Amino acid sequence: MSLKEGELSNEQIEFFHREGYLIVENLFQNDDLNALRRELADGIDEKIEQLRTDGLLTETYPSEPLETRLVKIYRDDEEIGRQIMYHLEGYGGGGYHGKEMFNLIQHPNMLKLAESILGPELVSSSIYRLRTKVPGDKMKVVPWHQDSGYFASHCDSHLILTCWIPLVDVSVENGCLEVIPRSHRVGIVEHHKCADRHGYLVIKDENLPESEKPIIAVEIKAGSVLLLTNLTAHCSLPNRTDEIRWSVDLRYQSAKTPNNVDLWPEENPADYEKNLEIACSPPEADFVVHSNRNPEKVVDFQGFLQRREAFYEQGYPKEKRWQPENAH
Ligand SMILES: O=C(O)CCC(=O)C(=O)O
Repeated sequence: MSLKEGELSNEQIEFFHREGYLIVENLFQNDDLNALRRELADGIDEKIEQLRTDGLLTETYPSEPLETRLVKIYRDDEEIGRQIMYHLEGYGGGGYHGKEMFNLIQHPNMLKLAESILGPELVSSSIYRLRTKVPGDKMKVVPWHQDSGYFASHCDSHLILTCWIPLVDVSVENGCLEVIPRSHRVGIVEHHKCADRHGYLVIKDENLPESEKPIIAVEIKAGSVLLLTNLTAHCSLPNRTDEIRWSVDLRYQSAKTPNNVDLWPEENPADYEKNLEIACSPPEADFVVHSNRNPEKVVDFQGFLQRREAFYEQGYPKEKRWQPENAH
């Protein structure tokens, strides 16, 4: 299914609600994504330069493209490769906050698409991720989960839209996502926190939602977007190629869904800390990205950075939903 300027047809919206996912082809032109690709390449360059100056890196592969430069460095020294990756992603993947990431979150096609499903009062959250899926890196193989497993339980009944955007073409070989169609209809299922899965939440095989539809491996081109509900079970496959599978996943919700857009942590820290139901992920800043009712609330890049910084510094607690388990 393809579309112009992000607006979904009724048929696409109906498919999304029925199946729990939707593939939207050609939402972005190559140029739309190139700005972010360039920014990532610059971020890699910056860290490499620092490591070289500190005498920790000699071979820097300056003429290698975004898909392979970091792979070569990992092969020479995995620890140094990880340092460069964490410089971009932040630990846990949610640290990237470059201008081009913000521009993608606010891209008119992206907002139009989110609006088709959630209406015009749109909130986005800092639970967006940059994924640098380096070949062979087991930490980058994400086990079966529903995104709601990571959110507070009082948001299970709300729709939070995940928009998964590959920056390169994705296939089974380079670690695309797998999705269980219609799994969102079952509601939240039990997750575990497994030490041997790098802190990811896991749905054990016996708890995977049953579906009359077979699992789908979502092989799509850069420029396309995969939409998921927060209850759609999905995972990602290992990257068995020689190139990095770059992607980002963004999250949007209606302003009616619990959020912290009107709160500043330093103004009411104690109240905020006591109330884990304030937002769907209280430790992370939500921000308004589109509003017909209160357009003045829409953040610009500086506002986005300020909100992220304020929440990050406060370090709020999070609901502990699932039992830890060592063996899986
Ligand atoms: O990109 C990946 O490998 C996993 C993405 C994912 O699980 C998500 O966006 O929730």
